[in-house]
Amino acid sequence: LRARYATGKDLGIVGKIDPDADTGETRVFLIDDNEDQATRLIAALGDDTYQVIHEADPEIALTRARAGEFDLILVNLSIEAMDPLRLCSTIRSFEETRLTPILAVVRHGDTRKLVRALDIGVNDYVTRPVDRNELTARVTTQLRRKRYVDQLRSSFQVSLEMAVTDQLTGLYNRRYLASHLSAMFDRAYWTGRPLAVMILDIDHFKDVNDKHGHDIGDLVLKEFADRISGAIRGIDLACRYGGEEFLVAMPDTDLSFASVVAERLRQEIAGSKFRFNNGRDELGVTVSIGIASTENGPEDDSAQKLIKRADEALYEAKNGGRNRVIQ
Ligand code: GH3
Ligand code: MG
Ligand code: MG
Ligand code: MG
Repeated sequence: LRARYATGKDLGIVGKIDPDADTGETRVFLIDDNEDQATRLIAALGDDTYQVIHEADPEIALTRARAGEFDLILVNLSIEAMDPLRLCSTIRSFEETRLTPILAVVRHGDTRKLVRALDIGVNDYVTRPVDRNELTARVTTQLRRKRYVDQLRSSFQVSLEMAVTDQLTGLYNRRYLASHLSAMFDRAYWTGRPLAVMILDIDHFKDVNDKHGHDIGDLVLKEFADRISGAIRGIDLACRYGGEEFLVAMPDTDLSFASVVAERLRQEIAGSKFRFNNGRDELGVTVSIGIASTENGPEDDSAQKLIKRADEALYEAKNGGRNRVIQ
């Protein structure tokens, strides 16, 4: 069996982070209803480094902020058409702008407003009259921080996904199953509804590798996994349990329904050939399936016992001549 568990080191999480990576044009959204001050801020930001989009109406600004995919939002806290602090906290509350840096422009000495703004989640501030170098430095710092956080989040998401997914087939891996089957089992227990498990093992898969090579073997596994996915419901959980062994956990499923699903899948696998290389190569495989369910009531059972019973049924299916479903 080949374990394909990803670790942070494999993924090079830290090595990938480059907050200075050029990610295209930087869009700064300026919210300011004072024309003179807005003009001065736009001039202070320079005309080639950032694309500055200005909006004077705070209500419209809220809508634009959500849709605009801005890298940074600059809010002049002297706006009058709306409480500027409410404006900032609303921007913070939107899913789309939850992590967008907000830089406040505040009148020199207006400490009260500044403290409240920082409390609400404004990231940093500059005081009026605005010093061009200071503004640029603070904007740059926030943009670097934002890029760093974005990259960290996306690598983390990838590593989370890789940690629960089998790389070859795209199904969940055994580790994920271990953590979720007991939750499914608990749910069956509390709802009193049955939980069924089927274990599928490809017949004579070693021969497939021996005859057609390991690469074709891999393609068979992938296609096999796709056929399983096609045959089960969204609430079912399919995982690659071992090399050429798969497990499907089916909530709200009793033994008779599970055997219908398993039998249909068995016939589908045996009945239509697996094709590769644009149909030039084809081969037939069969599968043996063992099923078990909490039919005696989940209270007498455990996830481990359920799997053990399905495994014993599979063993019987193999001994009975393969290409069959046993419960
Ligand atoms: P049985 O009908 O008893 O299940 O026979 P079998 O040949 O399928 O079972 P056995 O357990 O003897 O062999 C399983 C084979 O699966 C051996 C192993 O090389 C192969 N295998 C396991 N993981 C992979 C994989 O990721 N890719 C490929 N191509 N083969 C794999
Ligand atoms: Mg075997
Ligand atoms: Mg096998
Ligand atoms: Mg096997």
